[in-house]
Amino acid sequence: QLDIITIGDGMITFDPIAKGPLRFVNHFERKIGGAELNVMIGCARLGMKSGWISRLGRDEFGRHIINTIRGEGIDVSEVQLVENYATSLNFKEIHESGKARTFYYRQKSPTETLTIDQLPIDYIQSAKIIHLSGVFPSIRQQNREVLFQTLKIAHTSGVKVSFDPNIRLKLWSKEEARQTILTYLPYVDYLLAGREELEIIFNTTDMTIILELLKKYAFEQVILKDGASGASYLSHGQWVHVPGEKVDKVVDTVGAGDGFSAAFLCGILKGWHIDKIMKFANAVGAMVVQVQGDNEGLPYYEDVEVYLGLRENIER
Ligand code: KDG
Repeated sequence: QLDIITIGDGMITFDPIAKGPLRFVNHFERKIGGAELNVMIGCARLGMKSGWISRLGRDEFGRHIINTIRGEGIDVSEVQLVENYATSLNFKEIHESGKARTFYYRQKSPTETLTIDQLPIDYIQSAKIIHLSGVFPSIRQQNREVLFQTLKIAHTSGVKVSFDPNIRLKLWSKEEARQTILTYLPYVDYLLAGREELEIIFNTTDMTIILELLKKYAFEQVILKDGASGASYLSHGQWVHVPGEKVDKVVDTVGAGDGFSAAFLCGILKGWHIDKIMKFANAVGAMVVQVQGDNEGLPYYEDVEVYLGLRENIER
């Protein structure tokens, strides 16, 4: 039985060798990315049995991604390489501050071929947790229904649903994101969102109203990811803030939220107390921003223990 699975697009991430505006960058490193996929890589490295449902182009980049993911120990039995589709691309622009911009080339996504009738129902039903995000439904209209069906299958089968809105305004409007995500929330057990995302979903910047609206749902945990300052969890209608780990040098912030989610879900599967989960997840987020790349900084379980001072670090 798999601990955790996801559905999502995977892409080649072209990481710039130089900082600054992309029009002046001549060299890139070919890496891989994709929000949901990053979470699965994080989960696998933390020791969870993970699986990824996806479609990639039957091209060199698709082969590179599936081989890499298999190498991470992720189950790829529900990943297909499809003809006549190009694997999605993402060019990153990175500034001195570590902030990044993204340029997607994914208009005709191979995930178009993952239709409702292609959903692997038994596979979904056999997982302990399914982690979903707002990226997959934002790529194309039909993916919204595919995700909605997935949520219903998981919910009715007792599979826990984790959801990160991951709102990418390059891919859909605030209005589209709001309408879609509001239909998903009744099926979600663990909601892991950023402050701005909650504002978009509930169409207000007033946190008191957001807290009231959150009460309408049956979430087991609601997490507010707050970047460098840490994260909060909801307890009896109030946020409990857990400060983030101090980072000396931020190299690349992309993927930090995915790392946080992977670590959070690891803690959930281990049955830890929420305070321990938050500390662990903040540590993973902090580790990810210190390494260039969307998922290269995702640590192995022992690395987090060393980072938190729970295990001796033997360098040589
Ligand atoms: O969360 C990081 C991801 O967003 C990145 O790896 C790729 O932008 C991306 C996407 O759309 O998944």
